Parts: sequence; structure tokens; C-alpha cells
Amino acid sequence: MDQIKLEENFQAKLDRNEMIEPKDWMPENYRKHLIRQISQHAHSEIIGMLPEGNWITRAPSMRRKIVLLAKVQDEAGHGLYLYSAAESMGISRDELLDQLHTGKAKYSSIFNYPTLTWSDIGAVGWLVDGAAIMNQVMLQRTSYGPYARAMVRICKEESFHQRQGFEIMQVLAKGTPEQKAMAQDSLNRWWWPSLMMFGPADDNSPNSANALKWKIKRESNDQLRQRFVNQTVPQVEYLGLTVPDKDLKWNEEKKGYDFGEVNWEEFYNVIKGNGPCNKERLSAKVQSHKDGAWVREAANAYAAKKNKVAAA
Ligand code: FAQ
Repeated sequence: MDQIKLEENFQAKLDRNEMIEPKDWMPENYRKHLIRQISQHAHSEIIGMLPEGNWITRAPSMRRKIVLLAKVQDEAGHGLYLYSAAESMGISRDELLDQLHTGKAKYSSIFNYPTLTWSDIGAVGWLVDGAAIMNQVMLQRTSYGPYARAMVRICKEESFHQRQGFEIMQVLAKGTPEQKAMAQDSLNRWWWPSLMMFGPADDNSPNSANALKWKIKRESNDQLRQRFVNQTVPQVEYLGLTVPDKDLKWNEEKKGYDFGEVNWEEFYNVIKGNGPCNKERLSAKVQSHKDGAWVREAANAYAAKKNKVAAA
């Protein structure tokens, strides 16, 4: 079959909402696009463990520590499913990690902000996992089978994470005036970076046209950002806190909130590597990879020995 016919069949399959599986024919640009997105997503899950891991030893009670530890382990699991999904497109785990460690591959901007107080752990669970779910619910129907199936399980776990973050915020917001102020301070610092997680505005999003055509994305960055604001503002009100946006206003006509302009200069600065914690995050990741070399060597030696025995 010639290239044009193959591409037509591929698009027709997508238009019938059928999934693409690893052994199916796919255009090279579709493969590249997905390796980029899935690996960026996997890297985000892994780097995302750092700001929260920072609080495991300082969680205020045994119960909080157990829950946080479990959450951080869940994020590691998400990273691993996603690396496996990316590998099914013909790239090795070593290549993917190398791209992260050398700064070639991105990870979510949000993880370049510091977790300064315990309530930041509440805000991360509530807002960051909340924004992640808003985006990932749509990805359960993304066109590449292994990615879509990974997202189903990830979404279930992220929903629990979001609830635990909200519960931390609830306790603090209904606590002493100092605790409430701490919760408000976290909301003030995490609100805007959470809105940035959805990516640039639609008219500035170079990857969106292909993503929508290929049904990788089912909704645009701005649509998801708007839905997140609509869903989260009532939660802020329920907590008795204030959204740090003077332009936030209910718009009866669109049945949604109007909100202020995201600071795009800050966003681009962070994704270029100049956010508050970019260097710290990357060097912690590179160091932990180096520290884990002996584990990889031992696992490879064990696998080689097992294969030799099996072959004998
Ligand atoms: N941060 O053309 P678009 C989580 C880049 S998981 C950094 O709009 P696209 C769980 C983008 O890569 C959070 N870079 O791109 C958790 C592109 O650059 P490139 C991660 C960003 O792909 C919770 C350029 O800007 N979730 O949080 C960001 O169509 C708590 C132009 O952008 C996912 O990765 C950003 N925020 O849309 C873990 C979901 N936004 O690659 C631990 C899957 C954009 O051309 C604790 N990904 N860029 O050099 C997606 O849905 C999409 O990739 C978007 C970006 C929506 C992130």
C-alpha cells in the first residue's frame, strides 16, 4: 500500500474512534508526537515525587506520613506504566531517561516550584492532582491503546490523591487562624502555576492541531483550563479561602468564570529551565539515577543468569 493510502486508512480509523495499537501502522510524526508527550508525562510523574517526597519525614502525624508515602509511591507507579507505554512505540527506557537527564525532554512546569509548608502538600494534592485529572480524564480516550489504558488506572489513583489533598486543606482551613493563613498562602502560590499545567493558550500551542486531528487530545488546553477553574472555585469558597485573582468573576452567559491572564512570561521561563527549582530537581534526579546504578547492574546480572539457566 502506498504512503497516502496508509495515511488515509490511519485517519479513517481514528475518525471511527478506533484505537491504534503498537503493531499497527502509524505515521512517523504520530509516533514522535506520542513519544514526546508520553515521556514528558512519565518524567512529570517521576520528578513530581520530589516536592512531595520532601515532606515524608516531616508529615505532622503517622497517619499523614503513611498516606503521603503511599501517594508518592503511586506516582512512581504511574511513571513506570507510562515509560512502558512509550517503550511500546520503539524507544528504550535508557534513551528516555537520557533525554530527561540531559535536559532535552521536558517535564511539567509545576514541579519546579518549592513545597515550603505542610499545607503545600494539601495544595499539591488538591490543585496539582486536580489539574492532572482534568487533563487525564480525556486521555483515557486518547487514540493510542497502551497510553489510554495506563490512564484508566492512573486516573483512579489521582482521584484519591486529589481527595487527600483537599482533606488536608479542609483541616487547615477550619483550624486555627495561623493554619487557615497557611492554607491561604499555599493557595496563593499554587493557583497560577496549576493553571499553567494545561499548557500555553490555544492560539500559542504548536502541538495542538495534530494532537486534536490524531485524537491524542480530545479537548484543547484552554477548554480544560476553563473547566478546572469552574470546578475548583466552588471548592475554594467551600474552604472559606480566596482565589488570588482580582479578575475572577462568574459569567452567566458562558456559565463559567472569567479569570485573569496567566503570566505566560513566567511559564516560558520555567519550561526553559529557569524556574525556582529546575536545577535542584534535575540534579536530584540525576544523582538518584547514579546512586541506583548498582541496583540496575544486579538486576541485569540476575536476569542474564536466569536466561542462561532457562536456555540450558
Ligand atoms: N510544563 O503545543 P503545546 C501530574 C510544553 S502529571 C512543561 O500545548 P502539548 C501527576 C510542551 O511540551 C502532569 N512544558 O504542547 C502528579 C511543548 O513543548 P515541546 C503532567 C509544557 O503537548 C501530580 C510546548 O510547551 N501531565 O501532575 C507544559 O500539545 C502530583 C508547547 O505546548 C501531562 O504530561 C507544562 N505545563 O500540550 C505527579 C499530561 N505545557 O514538547 C506528582 C500529558 C506545555 O514541543 C504529584 N500531556 N508544555 O518541546 C499533555 O496533555 C500535553 O502534553 C500538555 C501540553 C497539555 C501538557
